[in-house]
Amino acid sequence: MSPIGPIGPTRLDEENDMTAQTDAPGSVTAVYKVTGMSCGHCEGSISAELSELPGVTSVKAVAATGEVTVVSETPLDEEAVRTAVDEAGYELVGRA
Ligand SMILES: [Cu+2]
Repeated sequence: MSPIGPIGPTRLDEENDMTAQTDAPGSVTAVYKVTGMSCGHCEGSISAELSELPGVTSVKAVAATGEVTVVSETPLDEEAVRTAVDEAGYELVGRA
């Protein structure tokens, strides 16, 4: 691949600054803290919403800890994650 041109350097910088861990090429794991989950139904609701985000390959929500682990092909925009969590009826606190 040729070097990235002048289009979107800011976005690339933001992605590089993220604390997401890269487990394998094309696989990024990020853990988020969410408030409001209390049972398996909550876990399912959040998993369903986040699974609809582009590039997301796996979601694991745990009500007991309030942590949601998201695996995606590329780093996710935290605002997109926030919106999805909000639509499920819960609140994103931030990165765990
Ligand atoms: Cu619930």
